[in-house]
Amino acid sequence: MSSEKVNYFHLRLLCIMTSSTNGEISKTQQFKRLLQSKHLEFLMEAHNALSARIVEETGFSGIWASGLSISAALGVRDNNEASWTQVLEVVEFMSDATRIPILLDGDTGYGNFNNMRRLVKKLEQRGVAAVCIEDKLFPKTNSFITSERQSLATIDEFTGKIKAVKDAQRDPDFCLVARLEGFIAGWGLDEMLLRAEAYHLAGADALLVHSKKVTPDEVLAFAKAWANKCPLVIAPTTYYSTPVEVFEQAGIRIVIWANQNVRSAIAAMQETTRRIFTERSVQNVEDGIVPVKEVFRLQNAEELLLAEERYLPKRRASTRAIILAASRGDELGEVTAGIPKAMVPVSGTPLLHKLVAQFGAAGVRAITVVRGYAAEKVHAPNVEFVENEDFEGTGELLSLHQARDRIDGDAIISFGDILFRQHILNNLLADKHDIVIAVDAMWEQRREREANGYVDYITATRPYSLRYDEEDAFLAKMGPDLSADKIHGEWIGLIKTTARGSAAVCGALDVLSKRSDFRGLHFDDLFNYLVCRGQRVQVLYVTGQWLDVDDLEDLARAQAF
Ligand code: SPV
Ligand code: MG
Repeated sequence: MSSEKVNYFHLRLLCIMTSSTNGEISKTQQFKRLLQSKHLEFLMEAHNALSARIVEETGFSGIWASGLSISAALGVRDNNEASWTQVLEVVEFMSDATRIPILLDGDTGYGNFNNMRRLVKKLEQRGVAAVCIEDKLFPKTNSFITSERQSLATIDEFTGKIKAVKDAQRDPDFCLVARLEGFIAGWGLDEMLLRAEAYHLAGADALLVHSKKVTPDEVLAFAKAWANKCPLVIAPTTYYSTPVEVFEQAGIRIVIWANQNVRSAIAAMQETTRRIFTERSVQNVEDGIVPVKEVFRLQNAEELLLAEERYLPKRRASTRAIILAASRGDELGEVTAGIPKAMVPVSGTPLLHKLVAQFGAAGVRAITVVRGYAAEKVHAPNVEFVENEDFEGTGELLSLHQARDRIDGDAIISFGDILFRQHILNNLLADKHDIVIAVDAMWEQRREREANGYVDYITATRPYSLRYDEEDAFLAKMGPDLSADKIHGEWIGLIKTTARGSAAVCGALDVLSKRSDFRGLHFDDLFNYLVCRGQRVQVLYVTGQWLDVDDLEDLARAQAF
């Protein structure tokens, strides 16, 4: 990516990130300002994060987290059937998805003053600006269901709860709205005013006067008598046809549209579902519903894409891995009767799958596997296969030759029977030289157990060193028979090439493949040829942190790797 593009992406990311956190003014302060507003303010109902986000982006200054709507969306009744922590979870999602304040419909506080204190603590932690509690008894019943049979809390009990909230809150701007259910329960204006006075004195920041009448008479009469002693809030669910100017003139501060979102969602879902069911097709509904990309937009999928650009390892679209997995691994005996070594499970996962996952984690997703022995048993997700039918008793170059046309551009060539720590691969990929091989400087520790195998020892222009400013090390010679005093390490079976390096490897393969002994050639023949022709092969020293699986002892070690 060009640096301009990088800057653009980072800028966009910053914009998106900051727009999803609070601005200068906290949510509690925002809500307090609504209560102090000179104009009539509106809260709109939401019942989950999606509807909350829609409320916010439409322009509302606050959200009513409705008990009725949340319980309906959860498929239960508005009778405290959902536990308070379940409601808390919903409102936390809503809070995370938005920057405007949320007033939670806290019903009766889910218990007594003590439960109420704990609720406030949790709401503050989750960024909920305010809570509304009503003067009824737990478990509550929705105000529009058999309301005349609903009992009110005593004034003492309810004022105790209000005081407990005010004492418990840590943020001085957290607000409590005390909801008067007197009209709902059949009481008159006098009882309402008596209670309102007590709740106000106990510390309520605002009063919600509820009514189930189809006209606003009750709330208007209350507002007149109350004479603005503290802000009033209403929820005109039943007297919805009253123009809002009437409320404005009566001095009401906040109108809550309490449940219209859940009701419209129900209507839309019923209609869509009915049509799809009867028409046995989605064709006719498609134009009337939002496209999937609108869902992604509301989920802020764009932010994740930009974050991935920033935080995920760069996808190496141009790098291909070639994994040589043709040999059986005779020394594994019964274990490889029917499956090649690369498919032997290590801690339950075939070696090849582990390799594919490691390449994937480093951003290398284009992978070619050369398979031979029991080819039909060799599988792995999202890789391509090339076949080497001549795997029996042949050297590795024959296998590599089958994938010759895949050694093109940036490449990684790997044995199929090795395990290594991710940093080895990452360091190889980061190296800019044209041909780089990973070499284990701790070769002596492995020497005894490899007494019988074909080991690619190397001599380099310098041995491994701990100095960070050491000059580059290059391969001088590779072979299984180097004398111990000449050995600087053991090649672990990983090569990285650039486009130029790949061309050099292919050129060498082309020449060597014409030799009559080509079937028996190994990688040391390739490397020695390259070095003789003046090709520099960079040695990247590692110190252990890898293993190959040649025999049963190796396999046991691999299980513990
Ligand atoms: C709610 O939305 O849950 C309310 C308001 O309490 S109402 O349903 O209108 O009573
Ligand atoms: Mg409610």
